[in-house]
Amino acid sequence: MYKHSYASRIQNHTNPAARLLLEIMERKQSNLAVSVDVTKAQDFLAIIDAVGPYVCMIKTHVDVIEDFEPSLVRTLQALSAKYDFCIFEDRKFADIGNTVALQYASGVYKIAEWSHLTNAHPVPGPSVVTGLKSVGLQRGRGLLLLAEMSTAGALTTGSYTEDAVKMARANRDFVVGFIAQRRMESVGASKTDDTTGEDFLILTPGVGLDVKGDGMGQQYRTPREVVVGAGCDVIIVGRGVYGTDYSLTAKIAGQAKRYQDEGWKAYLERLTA
Ligand code: UP6
Repeated sequence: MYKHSYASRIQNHTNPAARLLLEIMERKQSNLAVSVDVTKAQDFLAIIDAVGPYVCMIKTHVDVIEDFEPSLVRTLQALSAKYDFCIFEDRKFADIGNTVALQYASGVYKIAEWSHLTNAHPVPGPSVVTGLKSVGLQRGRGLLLLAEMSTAGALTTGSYTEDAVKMARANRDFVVGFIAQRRMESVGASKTDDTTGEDFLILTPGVGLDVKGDGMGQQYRTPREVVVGAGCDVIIVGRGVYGTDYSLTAKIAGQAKRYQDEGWKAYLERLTA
């Protein structure tokens, strides 16, 4: 059982984005990230306004917003300050170093300017980290590697996952953790590797209390299964919080509170078990 508290782990991280996330989790007593996957800016902002008090993080897919304008990220940043949450653009970069650096810094979205954390698939090898790090490190940003996916039949298994952890170990200043389904500290470490004090943040999608899947390959586990059973740190919940009617903001806030309570209760159970 992984028993280190969020507060005690702040000192294990030099990366400002990782430290900020752990500080917020402790301050707000929340390990809930809400993934706001909607296509209209108005719905996007209404959901964030409803869930803001209950989350440590808002996860975005900014490229699905049809009426995106640069002012939207300014509003998002203002909400991040108002409600005290981190921003994580779930961009899943997966190209050569030079291209991902351009995609991260430039284009319409300029992700590095506003997103505390982003993520990358390890599939291109270490150069994907080198490229993103050349943009993000100086801005105090952090990277998560997709070591495992939540979908049925995902190819992120075995030596692929082990190599993802090795890539993270080689870049501890910038790679702060993983998108994964379980803890990763012991994965891929040979007997000669010194993993003392190693601390990766584990952010876990595929979390839901009411259904087991979505008919499109997504697989859900409960907050307790994820936090107590698998030792993960942050539960990422999308549709389980906001459903399909985004105008029901009181209901959405209620669901966010429910997931916050379940996630935190599970964390306390892990600490004291
Ligand atoms: N996500 C997963 N599984 C992964 C990686 N990322 O579901 O392995 C992302 C999806 C979506 C969110 O892109 O934004 O997490 C899950 O949403 P849901 O809770 O509505 O299924």
